[in-house]
Amino acid sequence: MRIDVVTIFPEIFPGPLGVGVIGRAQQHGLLELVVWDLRTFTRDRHRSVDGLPYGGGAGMVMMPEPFVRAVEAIRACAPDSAPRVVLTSPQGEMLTQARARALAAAPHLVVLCGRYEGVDDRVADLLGAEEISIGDYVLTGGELAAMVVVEVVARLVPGAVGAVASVAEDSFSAGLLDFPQYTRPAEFRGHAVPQVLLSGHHEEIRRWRKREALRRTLLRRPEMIDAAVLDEEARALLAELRGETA
Ligand code: 4HQ
Repeated sequence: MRIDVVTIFPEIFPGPLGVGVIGRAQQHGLLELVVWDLRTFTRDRHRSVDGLPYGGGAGMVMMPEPFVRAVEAIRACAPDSAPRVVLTSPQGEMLTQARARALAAAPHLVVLCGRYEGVDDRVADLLGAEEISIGDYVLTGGELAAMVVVEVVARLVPGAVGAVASVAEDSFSAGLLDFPQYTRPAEFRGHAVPQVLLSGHHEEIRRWRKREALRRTLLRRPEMIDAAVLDEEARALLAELRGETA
């Protein structure tokens, strides 16, 4: 998979994308991350990327031409890949694991990073860009959001994460939060690891984990329970848990 990022701050990349699973995916040739300086695609002496908002108001708006020329240059570099173009924005559709899976199915993505009050709206129209938000809060720029998009998409590229099971078993793949995890020591500052996990009874452990994943999801993210597809065992465990709290 290839991902191009367009930004006025190319020096902040690869940052966290250069280490760990995502760094290794690049070393192994599974992921190619290409970062472009938006100012390369300006044509005035001052390399301007922003202008005053039409209609007035505070702050500056990013001009359309540098972004459009950047994507044209990227398309010219990879003429057969028809990249999907993503614009990180609080006005976008929320990034979810399902949306990340859909993006990971594309062989080529371009992620555009806005700054200031945002990007001239014609950029999304002209480039057929999908606006994506990483959450309901306000960042200073789109770069951190772009890094989040790259991170969640890149770890879904086949081979990027060593153990296939650890992707399949992630929270959200199952539609539930993860069960609690513990490691050594068995007792720490008076807090013991749940006895069942030390018992070696694989079937009991499996059921306990399923119950605790359901318990956490019910308490912390009840709306996820409503959306989850639960098997008969999960429905029975859930009924028990609801009885406990009732
Ligand atoms: N911004 N999810 C404003 C975000 C954001 C978000 C990025 C701030 C774009 C212009 N992006 N700039 N939340 O807050 O994606």
